[in-house]
Amino acid sequence: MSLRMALLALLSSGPMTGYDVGKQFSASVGHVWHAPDSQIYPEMRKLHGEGLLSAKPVPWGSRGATKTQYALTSAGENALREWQDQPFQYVRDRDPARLKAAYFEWASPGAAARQLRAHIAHHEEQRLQALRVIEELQERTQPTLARRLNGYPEQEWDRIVRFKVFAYEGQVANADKEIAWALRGLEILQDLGE
Ligand code: VNL
Repeated sequence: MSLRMALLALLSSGPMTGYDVGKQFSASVGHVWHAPDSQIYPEMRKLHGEGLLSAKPVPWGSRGATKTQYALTSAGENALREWQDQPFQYVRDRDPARLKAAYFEWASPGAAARQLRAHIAHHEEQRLQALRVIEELQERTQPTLARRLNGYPEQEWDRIVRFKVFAYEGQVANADKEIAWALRGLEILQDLGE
C-alpha cells in the first residue's frame, strides 16, 4: 500500500521515465520507504493500469527509439490527497534486535556485547546519513526536490522543505533511541559481569 503512495509522491515532483523513477526513488523518498527495483516497476505498471499515472512514449536517442514517461494524473493527485486524510497506519512489532535481546541467555560469551556494539555502529551510520539528507534538503539542490520546488511559488518552498526535514528528524531521533537502548544493554551485561 505505502509503496504506491511513495511512487505517487515521487511523481508529484514532475513527470519522469521509468528509469528515472528507479534512480530518483532511491535518492529521495526511498530513504524513508525503502523498496527494491523489483517491486517498483510492477507497482508502476499497476498505477498506470488504475489510471493514477499516465504513460506516454517520448523520443530516446536519435534512431526513432522511445522510452516511457510517467506522470501523475488528476486521479493520482486525488489519491495523494485522500491518503493524507487517513490516519497513520501501524504494523505490529517485528523487531529482530528486540527479539534476539529477549533471549540473550542463549548467546555465547561476548556475542551479545558484540551485536550491541554493531547495533550502535549501524545506527550511528543511519544517524549520519539522515543528517546528510537534511543538509541536502536545506541546500535545496537535491534534484527531485529542486524540480518539485520549481512547480510551486517561492513562498511555499519553506513549508515543503520543512515537512521533508521533519521526516528525517524522526530518523535521527530513532537512531538516538536505538543507540541509547544498545548502550543500556551493554550496561546490563557489565552489571551481570559479562
Ligand atoms: C524528496 C526529495 C523527498 C528528497 C525526500 O525524502 C528527499 C522529494 C522524502 O522532493 O520528493 O530526501
